[in-house]
Amino acid sequence: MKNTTLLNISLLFTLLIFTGCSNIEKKKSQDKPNIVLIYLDDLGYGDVSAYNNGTLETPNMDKLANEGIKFTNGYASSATCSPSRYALLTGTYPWRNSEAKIITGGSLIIDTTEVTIPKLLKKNGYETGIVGKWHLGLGSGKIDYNTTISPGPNQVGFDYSHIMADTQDRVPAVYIENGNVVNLDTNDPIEVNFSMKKERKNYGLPTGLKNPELTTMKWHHGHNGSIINGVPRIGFMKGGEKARWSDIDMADYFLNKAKEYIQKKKDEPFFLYYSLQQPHVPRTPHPRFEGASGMGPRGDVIVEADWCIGELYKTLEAEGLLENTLIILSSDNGPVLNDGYYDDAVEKLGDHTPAGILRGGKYSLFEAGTKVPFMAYWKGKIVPNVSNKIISQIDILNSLSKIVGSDYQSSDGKDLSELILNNEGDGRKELILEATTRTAYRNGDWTMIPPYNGPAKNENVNIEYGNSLEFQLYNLKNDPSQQNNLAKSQPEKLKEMLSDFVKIRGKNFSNIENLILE
Ligand code: NG6
Ligand code: CA
Repeated sequence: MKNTTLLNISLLFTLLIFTGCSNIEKKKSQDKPNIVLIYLDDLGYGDVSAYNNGTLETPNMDKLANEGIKFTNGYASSATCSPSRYALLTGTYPWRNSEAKIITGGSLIIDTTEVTIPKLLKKNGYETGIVGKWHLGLGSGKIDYNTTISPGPNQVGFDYSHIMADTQDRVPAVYIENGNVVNLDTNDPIEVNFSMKKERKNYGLPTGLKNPELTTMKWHHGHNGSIINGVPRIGFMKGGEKARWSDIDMADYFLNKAKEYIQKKKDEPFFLYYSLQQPHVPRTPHPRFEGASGMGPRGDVIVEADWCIGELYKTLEAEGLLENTLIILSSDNGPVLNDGYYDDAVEKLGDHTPAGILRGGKYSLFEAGTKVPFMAYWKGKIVPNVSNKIISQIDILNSLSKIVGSDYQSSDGKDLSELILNNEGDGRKELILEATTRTAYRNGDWTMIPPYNGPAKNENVNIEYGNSLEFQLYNLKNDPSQQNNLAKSQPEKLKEMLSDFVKIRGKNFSNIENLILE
């Protein structure tokens, strides 16, 4: 009798301890989910089939969108890469930082004292890593690729970094791990140069300009510097032969690094910024994806990127991490077809609409410049939803801060954690949009583009910039394709929008004196 009671008591204790433990475990996992930020390069609003059920199939991105929350009014901060990436990581509008422009071999544009997503998460107990495209500059001043390069990602919060410095179309065509060029041979030092001056045109490897016969991908505009793997690049490079990447293997290479990172860090809360290079130029699908889309290399690399995302998902699943991982996916700016190479992106497009029904594209102040696929997925936590609330990538830092229990909030960003996790709350009321240093304003259903000098169209890439000497005012609810300029017929609305825009944009806005309405 006594024995059975004792046994029962000890069983009860064991049970209590186990329940207690699993509660603690559960609490821990809810408090500190792993965070995977998947970021694509130049992927358009209409390039994901969950957004634009058309000719291109992206089942793995669709899964995240359809089984998570899919935002139909999600914005990148800028219509180009470096400014968007700066804003994403700092929660600060890119136009506040005069250095936040497209980088070509330039210095780090994040101040090492600035709060960033990885820094904030690190402070809250996370392991932090980046794999893929960086494009936020490296070092300060001239970069020496033959020594440990600093400052870079590891100085702004990443414990681990395995990156390409700028873009796939820029030299040096090498990977950099924690500041060190991978496979660097000290007997074959790397030298790089971006000057287009005459004396530099004979510098380093044969160039697209002088030796077009050596290229396997033809350049259309820009991109006539050093030829590496048959692809002429922006800039000139010497040396580093063993360190040069293989373009067709880049997707697999970064995917493997991302998978390894997850496998290594699975026992602690981790933040992984997986920054894919697709579908930015040069589009170099692995041969097993060649022809996969029927749309030429641009479509093929989107299929390839989608596959990579599926593989990453499978890794999280196999490690039992899905229920404890928040995945956010977006793109740094809108789509472009011909961004400097003849690669059939235009010719083989068929009926596909990379921007969906939106006007403009990369470099544009029109919607397609910055409105991008934007989704969040957390198995068992986020209920499948579609939200038309406005959300910007500058809100990710504040939202993650709240999710991990920190009280830090950047002043430009908003905490939209409730919207992301529970589809609750109003989202953003207003937002400044940027494109190559010009800015526009969205408030509710309305968007206003102030007058800008300059060409209406980027003729090279065949995309409208959004420049006009007239004010532009659009009601996106009735006119999502921005076809009817209401600036003249709705002067009161325009005045209100302008005044609200100026309140945020303030003195930083160089055109301010030209914006007086009669
Ligand atoms: C431009 C390049 C373009 C692309 C872009 C950066 C030329 C003519 N054009 O300067 O091809 O590399 O920079 O793209 O060189 S982004 O997505 O990284 O912002
Ligand atoms: Ca980009």
